[in-house]
Amino acid sequence: MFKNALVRIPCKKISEGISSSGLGLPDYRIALKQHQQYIAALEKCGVRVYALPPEEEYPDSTFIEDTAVLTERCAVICRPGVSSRRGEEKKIITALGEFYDNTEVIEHPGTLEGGDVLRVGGHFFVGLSSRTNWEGFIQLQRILKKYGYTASPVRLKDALHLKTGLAYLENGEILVTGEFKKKEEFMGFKRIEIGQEESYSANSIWVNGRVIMPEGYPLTRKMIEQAGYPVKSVDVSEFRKLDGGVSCLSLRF
Ligand code: CIR
Repeated sequence: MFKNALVRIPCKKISEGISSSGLGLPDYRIALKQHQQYIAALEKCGVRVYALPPEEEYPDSTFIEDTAVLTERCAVICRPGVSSRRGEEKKIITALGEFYDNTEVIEHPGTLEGGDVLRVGGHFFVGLSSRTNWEGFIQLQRILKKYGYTASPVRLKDALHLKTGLAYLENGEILVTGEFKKKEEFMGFKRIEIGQEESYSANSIWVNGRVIMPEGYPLTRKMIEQAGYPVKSVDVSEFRKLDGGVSCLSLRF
């Protein structure tokens, strides 16, 4: 169960964030409104949300999930794999200090972004992507081992991050789409398979028994509901324009 979540309010420069979506630039005002609705959805799931102030230096900083990996026993500060985001991770250290005595750091030449880390119980799958490298994975694995967790790598071909196309709900159940459908690592799970037309909705999150998912994906919604999870959908269209989604917008712990 999650007690807390950290989010970062979008900054005015959000339209300068990295994008490969081809969906145009996000509108700052709409993004702010959608972000508030996202916070409300988290609160509805029973978590206390701490909203950190905007960071104008970093257009992508609202995607706070990429800056850390949080467990019950330690916080790991990531090292973004793209230069325009490097430094974002330093901006959450103080906030995390309020909650954690054990803070670890990914160091050069390692790179690691939280979007590449999918937790299933005491195990962490780590995407080797254009943002997370082998060295970043090895460092994370070593840190997690110290605290009694395990980790294994998953090689990515197309997706930005591992959680772009995968989500762990609970009870051995995953949402899976795209290149991850064929991955050996995820064959043993109960699978909710998402087709190309709704692939964006694989980036959803389980929060205390409910699933928060993006609005506008009726097939996925139905499958999740049929699996027994109440769904809360949120409009995240402005974040989608920057290749981000529901999971990227918070750190839950
Ligand atoms: C980026 O390219 O870094 C941002 N525009 C989107 C980050 C999305 N984060 C995530 O999937 N965890």
